[in-house]
Amino acid sequence: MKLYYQKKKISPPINGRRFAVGDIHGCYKTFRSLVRNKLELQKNDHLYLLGDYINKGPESKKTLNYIINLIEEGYKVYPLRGNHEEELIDAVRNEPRIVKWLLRRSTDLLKDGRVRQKHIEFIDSLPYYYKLPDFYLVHAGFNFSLNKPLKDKSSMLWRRMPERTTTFGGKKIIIHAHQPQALEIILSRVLNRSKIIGLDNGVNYIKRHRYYEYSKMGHLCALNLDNFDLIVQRNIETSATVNVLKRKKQSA
Ligand SMILES: [Mn+2]
Repeated sequence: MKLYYQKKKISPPINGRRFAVGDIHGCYKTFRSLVRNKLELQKNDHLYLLGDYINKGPESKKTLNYIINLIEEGYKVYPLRGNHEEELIDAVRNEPRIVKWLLRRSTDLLKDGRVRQKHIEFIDSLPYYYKLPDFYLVHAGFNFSLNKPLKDKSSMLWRRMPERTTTFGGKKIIIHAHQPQALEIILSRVLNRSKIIGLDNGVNYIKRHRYYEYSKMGHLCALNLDNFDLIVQRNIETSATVNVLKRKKQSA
């Protein structure tokens, strides 16, 4: 495994573009389509992934393998740690009996009841944030009430970021995910070049949902960090639909 991405301070690529992508949550086909067809990712581009690669969606294993393969093929992918990765690695280390429960909808991550060593090593290597000359990138957020927000890892994984703005980071824009937001809100913050921009559009929320307005959800979002283009890929997973149909049948 190449660990170039563990460097927290990252200079822009000489001749490439920079993209940040929100929560993928097992949507391998959607993510692959975003990377290949919409971004047409090149090896001199930087691709920053904001964490939460597993759970919820249909193909967590393929999602992790795709990220690892891109890195091994020489694409400059900078993956961050999400709360779902942290919870899994914590359980593997300290509470192995809950691993199966954590992966109850991502059983593809288990082989003979265990998480594969390759995936454990990958998750273990993931940093909590990146500092670019003009951005901070983080999965969930920062605790701005602290003197040193960069010391608080838990907020980087879990915080809901109620703030719209902060003095933290000076002119740096903070890009985060973790909290699903309607596409129009994401877009308006991008167009305004807001101080805090969330990129999670709840890629799995394509059906009626208790909390989220599903008609405004269901995309994987990528932000071009240089020209602020927002590139979206609608959820194209199929097995999620199959699962819903199966459940209906059982309850009928
Ligand atoms: Mn999350």
